[in-house]
Amino acid sequence: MGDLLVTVAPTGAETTKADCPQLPTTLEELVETAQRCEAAGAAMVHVHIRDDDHRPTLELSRLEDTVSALREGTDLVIQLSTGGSVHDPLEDRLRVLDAEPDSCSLTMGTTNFGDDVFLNPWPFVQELYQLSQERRVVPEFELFDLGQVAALHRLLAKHGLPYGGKVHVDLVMGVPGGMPGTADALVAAVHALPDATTSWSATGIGRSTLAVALAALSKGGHLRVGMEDVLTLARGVPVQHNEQLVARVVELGRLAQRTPMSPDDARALLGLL
Ligand code: KMH
Ligand code: ZN
Repeated sequence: MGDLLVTVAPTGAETTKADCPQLPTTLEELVETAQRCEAAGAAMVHVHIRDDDHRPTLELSRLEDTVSALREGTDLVIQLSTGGSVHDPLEDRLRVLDAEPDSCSLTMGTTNFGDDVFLNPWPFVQELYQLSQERRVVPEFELFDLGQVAALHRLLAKHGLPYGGKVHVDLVMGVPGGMPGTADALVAAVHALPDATTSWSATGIGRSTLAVALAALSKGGHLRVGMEDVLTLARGVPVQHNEQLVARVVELGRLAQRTPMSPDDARALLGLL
């Protein structure tokens, strides 16, 4: 059994196709990406989708088509983003669960997001969480700062454990407006996690990607990587395919004597089996 969960976040909602033609924005590109990332060692895919003009969308029928195409083409755990883009209305973000993913992201509070605001008011967080319990979808708690770690304590105290009984967290670090992508911030956040936490991963945005991956490995955490979070392999060296980012952290994991989990290992970790 593997002991390193690698999640790939291949697309995101922020980068335009015009700025980055190799970003997987069509369903065909997404499935091809997911397949190559699975072969490289990813076990879960964090999905944002685009419309025919490559713009972020939460259109339900497209989300449903995406879930079934990924189920058919891969064995990956399918996590739909409920964060969407900073422009998506809260009601559209709740409707994401109608597409019946295995997992959904669930951000624990409002965050300044560069020049924008990623809105997650407390009533919305609670509603989305209760909906995930009802719909039997496993949430991944996305934490952008230490205050959101405290909010996770409140949420679990008030509403109990997620569907599946496991508490899986992803620390999203280095967003301008959130906690920095440093080893010090990672250690502080990990120490503050609720005792009920059964697994955690981390991702560092942009230049912080390697610092966060190395810190997460040394603290025993799991990893998320992908073009949602970083578009270069080094200064001036663009990522050409998400598979490169997955392969790089699988190699870091190998050096740390960690073995990538299979999708079924991941399902056990997340309470999906
Ligand atoms: N695109 C960001 C505003 C999530 O997927 O849940 C939010 C985000 C988090 O990416
Ligand atoms: Zn996302």
